[in-house]
Amino acid sequence: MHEPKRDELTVRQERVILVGALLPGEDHGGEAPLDELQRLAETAGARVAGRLTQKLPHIDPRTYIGQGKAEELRDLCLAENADAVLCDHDLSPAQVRNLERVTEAKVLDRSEVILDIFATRAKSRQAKVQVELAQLEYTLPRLTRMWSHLDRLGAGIGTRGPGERQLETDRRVITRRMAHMRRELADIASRKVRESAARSGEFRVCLVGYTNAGKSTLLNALTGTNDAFVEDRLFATLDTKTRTWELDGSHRALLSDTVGFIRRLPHHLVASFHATLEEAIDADLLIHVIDVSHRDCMHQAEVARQVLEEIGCGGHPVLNAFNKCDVALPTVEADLLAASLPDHVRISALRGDGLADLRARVLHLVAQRETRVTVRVHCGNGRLLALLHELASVLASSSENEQVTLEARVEPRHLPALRGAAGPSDAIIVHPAAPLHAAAGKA
Ligand SMILES: Nc1nc2c(ncn2[C@@H]2O[C@H](COP(=O)(O)OP(=O)(O)OP(=O)(O)O)[C@@H](O)[C@H]2O)c(=O)[nH]1
Ligand SMILES: [Mg+2]
Repeated sequence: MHEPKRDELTVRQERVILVGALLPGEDHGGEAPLDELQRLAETAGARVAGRLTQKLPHIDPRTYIGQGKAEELRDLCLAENADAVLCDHDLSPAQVRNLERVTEAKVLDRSEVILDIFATRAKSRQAKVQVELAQLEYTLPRLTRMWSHLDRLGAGIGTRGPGERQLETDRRVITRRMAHMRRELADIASRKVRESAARSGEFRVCLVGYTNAGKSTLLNALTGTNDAFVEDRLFATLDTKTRTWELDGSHRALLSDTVGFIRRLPHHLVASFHATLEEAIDADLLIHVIDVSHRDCMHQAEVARQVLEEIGCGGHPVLNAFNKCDVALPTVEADLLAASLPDHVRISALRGDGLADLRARVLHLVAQRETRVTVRVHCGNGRLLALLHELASVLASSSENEQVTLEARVEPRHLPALRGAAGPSDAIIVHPAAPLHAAAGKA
């Protein structure tokens, strides 16, 4: 029988058929079940030649869809001259093997398609290594089928076939490569930790949300830059970008863009993107960008919330930004979402609507965290002066008789360091903070 070639796990330029098992309780919002898979396939560079769905109580353990449906799929592949089949769920190695046997086409599952997109879009060294590691982790248990054809070259009873020997070699090579990549990622991560420690006095805001919600557009709009990559495609951004966001004349925050989330995000990918998602983990505030013009916005918001929980951001303060209000139609979904997240801000990142409101909300939170101090320091105490400039925002300073007086705003957590650097003749006077209302809910 024709053996499909599986050593290339890519779908670029291929004609593909989309296949979905429709399981009870799986919500696609108002979207047709395979619409998102179609966008994924197209983002990966494939051409969609057909779709096939089957309602099932559960996934068929042998062939994903039922045997009869699998045969129908083979006929469709033949009729449409398709090279590959993309399944909307993740498949076990055995399910892929069985389905490939029936359809005589290459079968890729949802994770493989997402990994393929990430592989082609990764730009920074970190993103590239993260994706390759995730791919190898995903591939390792699935290697068997790539070499199974060699086993038919006459292995006798009790001897190991050439396929199996090749497989062992491959496993060793891959395992070694994975160890090397993990070390490299750890190096990059520790460099980033040092970088972020250097910015520890800053208020950090991170844009999170479903892929294509408009995070990068918002980053550009808020920071007056144009360098974050925006595209009407899934997973336009794979690298974190951080920009300074001038909130007003004396307040600023660091604003980061992150990789978008998607339902059933491959678990290996979440694990390897941990370093990239650290921007979110370390943030003082998350802005959850939700595309309220999307029919499935309610579910997308829920998926994002779940991913945040998975990466350990469940308790972070969150500001919900309802984006694309310029094109959003009033729908039941959007109304329900608005009712469930009453503290949201309505914006259009593209047109700039509502951004002043968003900025005011963030400013409020930044100010809430800061304490005003008056510091009197002897001009010889260079250490305290340097610390003040590093950790606090100095609002005014004057000097008289070798004594410098500074008015500054500082985060309470830096006060012990300042006090530690103060000499006997220096004074740090902390002014009571004005009462402020909470401006953000919890993730
Ligand atoms: N109409 C409208 N379109 C918007 C708005 N904000 C973003 N878009 C469009 O939505 C698409 C996706 O925008 P991006 O900023 O790349 O979205 P993202 O959330 O960064 O996407 P990923 O990086 O893939 O996760 C682009 O075509 C944008 O022009 C908006 O307020 N209104
Ligand atoms: Mg983006």
